[in-house]
Formats: sequence, structure tokens, C-alpha cells
Amino acid sequence: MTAEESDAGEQTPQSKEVQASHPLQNTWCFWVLIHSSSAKDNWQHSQKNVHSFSTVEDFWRLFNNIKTPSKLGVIDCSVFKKDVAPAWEDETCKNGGRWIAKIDRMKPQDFDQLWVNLLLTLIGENLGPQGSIVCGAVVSARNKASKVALWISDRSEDKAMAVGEAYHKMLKDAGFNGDLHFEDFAGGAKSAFTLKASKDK
Ligand code: MGP
Repeated sequence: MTAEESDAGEQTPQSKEVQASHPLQNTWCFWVLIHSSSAKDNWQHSQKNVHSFSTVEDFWRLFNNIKTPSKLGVIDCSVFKKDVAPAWEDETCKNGGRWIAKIDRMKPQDFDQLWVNLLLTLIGENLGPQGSIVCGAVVSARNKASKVALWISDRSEDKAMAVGEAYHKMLKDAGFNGDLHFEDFAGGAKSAFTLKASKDK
């Protein structure tokens, strides 16, 4: 709910009911991976799908009740479309890759805000005309360089670049000023494409 809506004065039960549910285009799942020695041995089974949401209100109910990434130690939190797992092996993800932004020298509160901005962009389907290939986003909070990645289901250059540019713009608007690297899941850890900080191609 926006500040204007909450300030709008008394509401009828009917208007409250309408406000109670703003459906999202997709249902999204929130996944958590807490790093431990056993997680290294069994990475896939260490990822837990802890919650799902399909309305704006449920999104805020979840995110207003969990700690922000900078306060969670070494952890990976992911928000992915329902039925898509945040794993290279996933049937949808395996044909794509991930755009990775390394976040260093950013204040914790700016990092947390960047993550919220990314989630709002994600669930608001605001990653441009090729946005349907988006699988989800991962924040990897680390002691040194943390990462924020956008996973997509298509590795073709035109689509990957289009989504990458929209993602880069969103990150830059949130104060990120580094390069963005695309890792093709079929090509190992190699960076297939790069978007430079100074220019978009
Ligand atoms: P990472 O989390 O992508 O890199 O992969 P990070 O966080 O830079 O690594 P760190 O050492 O800095 O923490 C770390 C490791 O997790 C990989 O080497 C894999 O062993 C495992 N792993 C990560 N992902 C995304 C996957 C995946 O999708 N599938 C599987 N099977 N293992 C993964």
C-alpha cells in the first residue's frame, strides 16, 4: 500500500477488500541457502524454498518480516518464479545463464535497498520486452564482495543482452557502478558477455 492510500481516510469494507489483493503476474518463491560445510557437499539439497507469494501484499508481508541481506551473514537468498529452482540443473535455467554484479564498497543500507529495488523490478515484470525469460534473482551475501545475480532461461545474445541492459540500468539507478558479467550455464564459469560500467555495450 502506498502512503497516499494509507492516508486516504476512512475506507469502506468493500474498498479494503479490493486493496487487500493486488495479484502479481507470476507466483514467486523465496529460497534460502545457508552456507555450511554440509552445504558444500550437497549444494542442491541445501536450498530451501521457504515461502511463496503471488500478491503485492504477500510480498510486503514477507519482506517486512525478514532481515535484510546485509544482516544475515553468509547466505544466498533467491526469489524465483514458481516451479523454477535456483540451480543450474533446473529444466528452465539450464538453457540460460546469469548476469552477475559484484557489489563491493557499497554501504549495507544501500546494498539492502538495491536488493529490494531489484525484487520490485522483478515481481513488477519491469525488465523490458524480453523480461519473460527471467527466472529470478539471487543475492549472495559474502564477507567480502557480495553478488546480486539475475538468472535467465535463454542464452541467445539478443535476449540476454536486452535483459542485461535493463538489469544494468536498474542497478545503476540503485547506485551500482561496476561491470555486469553474463555466465552461460552451459559454458562453465566463463563470462560470455559483459556490460561495462561506463557504457552499456
Ligand atoms: P556460487 O554460489 O555460484 O559462487 O557457487 P560463489 O558464491 O562465488 O562461491 P563462493 O565460493 O564465493 O561462495 C559456489 C559453489 O556452490 C559452486 O562451486 C558449486 O559447488 C555450488 N553451486 C552454486 N550454484 C549456483 C550451483 C548450482 O546451481 N548447482 C549446483 N549443483 N551447485 C551449485
